[in-house]
Amino acid sequence: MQTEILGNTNSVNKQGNVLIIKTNEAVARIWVYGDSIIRINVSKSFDENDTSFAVIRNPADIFDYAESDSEIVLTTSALKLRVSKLPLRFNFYTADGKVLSEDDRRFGINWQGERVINYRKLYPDEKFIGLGEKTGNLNRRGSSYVNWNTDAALHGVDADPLYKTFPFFIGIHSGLTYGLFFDNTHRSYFDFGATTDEQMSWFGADGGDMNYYFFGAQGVAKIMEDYTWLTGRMEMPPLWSLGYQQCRWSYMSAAEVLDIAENFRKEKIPADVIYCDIDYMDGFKIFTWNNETFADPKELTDKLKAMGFRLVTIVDPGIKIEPGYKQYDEGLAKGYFAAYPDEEEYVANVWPGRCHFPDFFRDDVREWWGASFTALTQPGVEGFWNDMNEPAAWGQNMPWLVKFGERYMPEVRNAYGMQMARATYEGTRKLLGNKRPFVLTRAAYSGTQRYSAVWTGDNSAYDAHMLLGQRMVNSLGITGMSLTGVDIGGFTGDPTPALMVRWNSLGVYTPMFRNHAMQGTKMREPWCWGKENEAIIKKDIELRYRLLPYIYSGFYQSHKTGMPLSRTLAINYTDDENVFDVKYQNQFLFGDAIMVAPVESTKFTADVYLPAGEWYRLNTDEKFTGGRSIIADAPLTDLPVFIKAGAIIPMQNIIQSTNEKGDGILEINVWYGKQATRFVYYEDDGLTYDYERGDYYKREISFHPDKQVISFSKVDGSFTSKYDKLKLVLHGFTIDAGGLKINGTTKAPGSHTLILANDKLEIKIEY
Ligand code: MIG
Repeated sequence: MQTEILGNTNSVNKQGNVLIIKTNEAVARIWVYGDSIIRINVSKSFDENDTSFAVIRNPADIFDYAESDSEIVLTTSALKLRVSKLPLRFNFYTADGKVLSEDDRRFGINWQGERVINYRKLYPDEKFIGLGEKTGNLNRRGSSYVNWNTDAALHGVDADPLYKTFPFFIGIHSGLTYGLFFDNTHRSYFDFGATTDEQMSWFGADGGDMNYYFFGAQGVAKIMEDYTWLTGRMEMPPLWSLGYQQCRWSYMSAAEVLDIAENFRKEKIPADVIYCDIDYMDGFKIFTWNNETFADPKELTDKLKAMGFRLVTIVDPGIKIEPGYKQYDEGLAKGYFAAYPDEEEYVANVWPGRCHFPDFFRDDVREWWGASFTALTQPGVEGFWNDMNEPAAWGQNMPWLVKFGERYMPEVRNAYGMQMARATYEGTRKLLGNKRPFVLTRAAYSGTQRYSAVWTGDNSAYDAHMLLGQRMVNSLGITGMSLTGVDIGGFTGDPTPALMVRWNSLGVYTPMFRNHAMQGTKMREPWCWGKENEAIIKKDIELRYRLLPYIYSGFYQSHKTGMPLSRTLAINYTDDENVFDVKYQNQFLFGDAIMVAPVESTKFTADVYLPAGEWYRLNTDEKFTGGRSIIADAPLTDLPVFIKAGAIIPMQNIIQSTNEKGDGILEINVWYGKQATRFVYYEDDGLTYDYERGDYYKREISFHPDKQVISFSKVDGSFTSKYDKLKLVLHGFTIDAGGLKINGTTKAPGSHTLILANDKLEIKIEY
C-alpha cells in the first residue's frame, strides 16, 4: 500500500477567508471560525461543496498571519497556529506561546492508500476525555477506539465500537486544555497513546480528508461551549420527557399499555411517559398500527392523556417489501431507498422481513419520511423513538457497494442515524404545529443534539453496566449531548431487586429517566419488586419530580451554552488528579450543584471523593469539608448525593405527572457556603416554541454570604410562572434573632423558611 507523509510547502496563498498551502501530496486549507477555533483541512481532492453534517457555522471573514521562509504564523486573540513549512506541520499554542498540541515532527499528517492519519505529540502528563458513547475510563489515555456505528446487541462493558460517533476529544496537560473535532464520517480511529510507547497520539479515518477543528479555549467548559457553538445546541425539551418514562419490549396491546398507566396512578408513582416498542405495528411495518391489538390508537392516547401520560412509539428505518404497503410503494416509485450502483434497491432482513432502507441523506427523502408521521401524530403521539439506525440488519454487514445518494455506505454510515433523527425531528416538528416533539435515537453523529435525545442501547442487568452507563452519559455530555439516558435496570437479563432499586435511584439523576427491558425478561415496573422495594423506588421517582424545576433550568443551560446536565467532574475540577482516579471516575455533577456517587447494588458503603470546597449530604444536611475522600453510607434507600455549599436548588411539591400544576409553590433551597453563588432559574410552558419569542420566565437568584443577602433579580420574559408563591428554605444557615427581612422589612424572625408571592420584581432577603 502506498504510504505518503505530508512533505514540503510549495506555495502559500490567501484566497478570501482561507489560507491555501500546497505540497506535492495534498492541499491544506486553514480557516478561522472564531478566536479560539481554527479549522484545518488537508485533502487530496477537496470537495468545493464542503458540506458537514455536524457544523452549522461559517468561518470568519478575516484573520492575521505572517509568513517567513520556514513558517506561517496565524494569530488570534486566543490562539497561535505555527505552521512549519518544511515539512508541513501544524502546531498550536496559546496566544502567549504555551504549547497546546503539535504534530509529530516526523509523520504529522500522512496517508496509507485512502486512509488518512494524523500523528500528534503526546505530552507526559497529557490526559484525554471525550468521544461520547465509549467504554473504558474517563481518562482515555492509553486506550484506542474505532467509530463505526454498530448495533451492539449483548455488548459487554469493554465493547467497541458502539452505536454512535462523536470524533471530538479534549486534551489536558501542563495546566492547559484544547479540543479537537475530527469531522469525518468514514470509519475512524483514535489512539490516545495506547500502542505508541508513549510517543504519539493519533487519529485517522479509512477515507476522506484530514479535516479538523482545533479549539484553544482555556477550560473544559469553554471548549464545550465552542464545540456546541460550532455544532449546535439542543432546543428546550418537552417538560414531560423529563419525567419518569416507562418502556418495555413490548407492551403487547393498548389494553396492556393502559393497564400499566393505570397502575402508576393507582400506586401513586409519578410518571409521564409510556412507550410502544415494535409490537404495536402491523407486521413491523413502520407507520402502521396492529388493528387488533391497537385497534383505536386515538382512543389509547386520549385515555393516556386523561391520566396525564404521553405515548412514545418506536420507528425503525427498514421498510418492509410488500406491494400495497404505502411507504413501500411510494418509496419504491420515487426511488427513495438506498441502492447498489446499478440502481437496484438494497435489500436486507430485519424485523419486518425483507426490507429497503430510506436514503436519509436526501432532502426529499427526509421530507417524505417526516410527512409519514401523520400515522402517529394524528392519533396523538408526541414522542418518536428511532431505533436500528446504525443502520442495523440481520448479519450486520451492509455491503460497501450500497449507495446513499452519491456516496457509498462506508463514507457516510456514521451519519445515517443522525440523518434519520433529523428527518424525524423536522417532520414531526411540522406536524405537531407549535408543540415540541420528543425524538430519541440510538445511532448518532456529532451535532445530533440539534434534533434528538439519545440512549446508550442494549446494556445489561449487572452493576458494571450501570457504572459504565453513567460514564457514557457523562462522556456524551462532553460532546454536546445533554438529554441522554440508559436503560434503567439493564436491557438484557433480569436485575436483582437490589440492582433495580439502586439503578432507579441513579435514574433520578440521569437526564432521561427511562426504565426499559428486553423481550422475554421479567416485568420491570416499579411494583414488581415487593412492597418494600416499591416504596423506595416510588420515593426516588418522587424526588425526581421534586427536582424538575432545577432539572429544567439545567436544560436551559444546555440550550444556551451546551453545558450538559450530567457533568463529569473533569469539567469543573480539571486539575484535580483524583477525579480521574478509576475509583472516583463515575462521580458527576448533576446540574451546577448536586454531586452524585454511583454505587454498586452489592455495596452499602462507598468510597466517595469530595472535591475541594464544602459539601452537604442531601438527605441529612450533614456537612463535609472536601479535598478528600470519605467513606459514605450507601444503603439502597440513600444513594450518596452531596450538595455543593452555596447551592441554590429550586424544587416543587410531589406531583403525579408534569401535567399537574401542583401546589403552586416554588421551593428555593439554599445551602450555606462561604462563596457567592448564583443560579439562573428558567421556566416556560414546557410544551411549545413560544419561548423562542420571549414567552419565558427567567430570573437570577444569587446568594452573597458576605452581605448576608439572597436576592432574586427582576423576571425577564413575558411568561407567568405556574408557581404563585416562592418558598425559601435555608440549610446550614445561622439566623440571628433579628430573623429574615424581605425588602428591608422583618417578616419571619428566627425562621429558616419563608413564603412570599412570586411577583416579577426584584426581591432582596437579608438574614
Ligand atoms: O433488534 O425494538 O436497542 O431498545 O427494545 C432489537 C426492540 C431491536 C433494539 C433496541 C431496544 C428495543 C429493541 N430493538
